[in-house]
Amino acid sequence: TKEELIQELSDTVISCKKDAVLAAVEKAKQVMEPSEIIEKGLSAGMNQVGVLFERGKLFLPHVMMAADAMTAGVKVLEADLPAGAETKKLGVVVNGTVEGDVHDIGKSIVSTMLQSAGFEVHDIGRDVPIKNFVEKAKNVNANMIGLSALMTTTLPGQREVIELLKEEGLRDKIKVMVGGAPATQAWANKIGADCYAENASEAVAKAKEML
Ligand code: HCB
Repeated sequence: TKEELIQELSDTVISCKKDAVLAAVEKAKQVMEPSEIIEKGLSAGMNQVGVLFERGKLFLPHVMMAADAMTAGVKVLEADLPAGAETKKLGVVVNGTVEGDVHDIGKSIVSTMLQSAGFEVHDIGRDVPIKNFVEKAKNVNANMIGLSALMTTTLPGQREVIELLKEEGLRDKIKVMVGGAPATQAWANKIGADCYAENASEAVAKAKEML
C-alpha cells in the first residue's frame, strides 16, 4: 500500500542505505508524485534522523550518511519533475542557505520544486554571505529571496538580509521568504519577512500567492 511505501522510504533514509533508498524510490514512483515521495517519505525519515540525533541515539557520521542517501533519492526524482523552462515564468527567485550554515538538503528541494513549478530559480548555495543574497538579487532582477537556516545560531542571518535590503532601498521590490527547522511564522513576523514556509510545497504555494 501507499502507507507502506511511505514507511519504507522513511525507514531506508533512517537506516542510511543508499541502495535501499533508491530501490524504495523506484517502487514509490509507480504510484506517487515526486513531491509526495520527497515530503512524506524521504523528508519524514530525515526529520526522524534529526530527532534521534538530538536524543543522542545517533551520531554525526550516521546523520551524514542518511543525508547522502536522501540526496541520492531526491536526485533521481528531480529528473521526473516537470521542466520549469517549459512553463511560464512565474517570477525570479534567489534561494540559498545563510552564512555559517552548511545544511542544504531542504534548501535544494525548495529550489527544485520552485523551478519545476515555473519560477526562474538562482540557487546560490549554502553558507552564503549576507551581502551576496542582495547582490545576486540585484543582478538577476529577483522578485523574491528565499532564505534557509537550520540552526538557531544562523537564523539571525535571515534578519540581516532583510535589514540590508532596507538599507539599499530594495525592500519594497523584493519579497522575502524564510524557512528551515528553527524558523517559524512568529519569527517571520518579528523580522518583517513576507512569508514563512514550513516545507517545499508550502514554499511553492506561498511564492505563487505573493508573486
Ligand atoms: Co546538522 N544540525 N549540523 N547536519 N542536522 C541540525 C540542523 C540540528 C537541529 C540537530 C540537533 O542537534 N538537534 C542542529 C542545529 C541545532 C541548532 O539549532 N543550534 C545541527 C547541528 C548542531 C549541526 C552541526 C553544528 C554538527 C556538528 O558539526 N557538531 C553541523 C553544522 C555545521 C554548519 O552548518 N556550520 C551539522 C552538520 C550536518 C550534516 C553535514 C551532517 C547534515 C547536513 C547535510 C546537508 O545539508 N548537506 C546535517 C543534517 C542532515 C541535520 C538534520 C538531521 C536534518 C536537516 C535536514 O536535511 N532535514 C538536522 C535536524 C533537524 O532539522 N531537526 C540537524 C531534511 C530537510 C528536507 O528539511 O528542514 O532542511 P529542512 O527543509 C525543509 C523545510 O524546513 C523548508 O522546506 C524544506 C523542504 O521541505 N525550508 C524552506 C527549508 N529552507 C527553506 C527556505 C525557504 O525559503 C522556504 C522553505
